[in-house]
Amino acid sequence: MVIKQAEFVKSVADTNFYESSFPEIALVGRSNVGKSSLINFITNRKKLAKTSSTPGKTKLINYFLINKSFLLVDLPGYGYAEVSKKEKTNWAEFLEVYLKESKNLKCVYLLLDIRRTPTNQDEQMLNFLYFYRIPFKIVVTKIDTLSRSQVNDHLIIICNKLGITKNDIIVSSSQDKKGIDELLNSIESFVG
Ligand SMILES: Nc1nc2c(ncn2[C@@H]2O[C@H](COP(=O)(O)OP(=O)(O)O)[C@@H](O)[C@H]2O)c(=O)[nH]1
Ligand SMILES: [Mg+2]
Repeated sequence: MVIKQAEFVKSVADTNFYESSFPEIALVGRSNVGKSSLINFITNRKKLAKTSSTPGKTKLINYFLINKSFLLVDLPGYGYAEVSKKEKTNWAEFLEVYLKESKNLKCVYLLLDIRRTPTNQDEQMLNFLYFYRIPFKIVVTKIDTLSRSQVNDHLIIICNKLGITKNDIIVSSSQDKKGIDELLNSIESFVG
């Protein structure tokens, strides 16, 4: 698949999801994992999605229409240290509503930073995906930050922690433009 066209459609707050007939591909992961950068990378647009080195607090879902044929859905990031237990619960409930109600959801890409051990919220996300039988792929981001052997070591840690295999993982770097063929082929297999 080649992405020829990408446009921002809408931001929505909370559970006022955007209704359309387009298939949806959702991106989730902790705040700062590199979701916006990945969207810009695969669409070859510098500023389609806003990137930030400091975690933002606004909980918005951003919808991007790709090739006028499917939606990339950027779900709010999780994992701010300063967030209260109640807010964490709200986030989990909100996410569960999206996963349950989005009839056009084809696949969820769960992003993980290669340098970090997956958190409880990453595991909770994965459990939701299993529970609702939603197809998913793990995308490991920022592999440019480690050496090749460190990347391999960290992939093993991630696999062990989440009970997955390397076949479930796409490795990527938005900075060094790595992983685009695997990402686009994978997305195409769900929306094609
Ligand atoms: N080294 C490196 N940094 C990255 C990469 N992707 C994103 N970042 C940085 O990580 C920070 C958070 O990125 P962003 O895309 O806004 O993350 P989001 O919160 O998940 O949307 C920014 O400072 C990015 O420049 C990558 O592939 N390599
Ligand atoms: Mg973002």
